[in-house]
Amino acid sequence: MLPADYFTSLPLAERLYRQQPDLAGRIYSRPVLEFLRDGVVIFPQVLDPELLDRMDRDLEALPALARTSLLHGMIGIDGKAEHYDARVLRNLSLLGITDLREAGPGLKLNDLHGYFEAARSLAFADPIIHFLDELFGSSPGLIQTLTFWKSSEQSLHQDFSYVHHHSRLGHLAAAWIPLEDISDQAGPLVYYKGSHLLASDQFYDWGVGGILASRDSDPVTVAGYGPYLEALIEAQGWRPTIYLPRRGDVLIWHGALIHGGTPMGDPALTRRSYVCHYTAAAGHKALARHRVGDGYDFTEPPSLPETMRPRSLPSRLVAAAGRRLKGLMAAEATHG
Ligand SMILES: O=C(O)CCC(=O)C(=O)O
Repeated sequence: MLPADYFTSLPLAERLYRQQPDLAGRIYSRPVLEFLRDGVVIFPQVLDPELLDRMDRDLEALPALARTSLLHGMIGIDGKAEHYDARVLRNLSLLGITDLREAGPGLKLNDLHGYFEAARSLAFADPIIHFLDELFGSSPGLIQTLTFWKSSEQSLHQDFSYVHHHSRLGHLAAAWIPLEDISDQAGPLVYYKGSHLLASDQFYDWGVGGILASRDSDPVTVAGYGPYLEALIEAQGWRPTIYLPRRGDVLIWHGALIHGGTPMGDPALTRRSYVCHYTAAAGHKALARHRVGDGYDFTEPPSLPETMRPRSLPSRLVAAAGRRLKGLMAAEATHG
């Protein structure tokens, strides 16, 4: 995709804001206008404390569940190489990690909302969904969720380059939900207000003018992305904002906002947080979707690989009878 395609994929609200800000100012709510100006908006103390408590309980139980339950063991892992190599939660214990607080920065658990009701309700909390509905001009759809125990320590980036499971690339936003009060020593989120309003010559070139990263991107191009963003920030004079939220707050950021996870000052501190990425439901590429509150989810029910599925009683009996028959035939052959 080229910058020109990106601009035509933007929500009407943003196209209007870029071209006729006065008109946009008469149509949209204050939070949407703030988001269009800064690329970020914060809603203080809007999340139900009881829902956050339920999420806590699920997270506390998770390591034990992952060891004992095939299904929960299959929760996907992303992040730094040492965690990513485990692929699924169940394998973390093979790496000697049984307490997620000891896993170090970078560990992400994928799509907990597919397994746990509290995670699903949090991703579809009214303040988030109603804001996105106005921004996109249609019902939002959840693309993915990520759960962090500690800082991601992720270098500066813009989500649209990496998250593109949807046809209207410019319809992309994410919610950052603190699951605890965040310390400045825990590697908080950093972002650059205004950096989402890219001009057509400010996009990073991932190859022949394309603006999307891919697994096949050339390593030299991948390595050039961070320095490119640093130079752009410097040239534009964008200033960093460190986000130090309290549990109950929500931040929503634009898919083109430059942001990242800062290094941890104190490696012992947790920075439990939940990140949800959204697009407009109508532009998601998945065929199936189901309604959750006023939004849509595309997640398939979690399933197990064939080799890990516990076998049913009849198939175990047939297998046992087969083994017994084989044994009898072998004994017959020896004695005969
Ligand atoms: O929470 C963080 O440290 C960064 C998260 C992030 O960059 C993302 O999910 O796109």
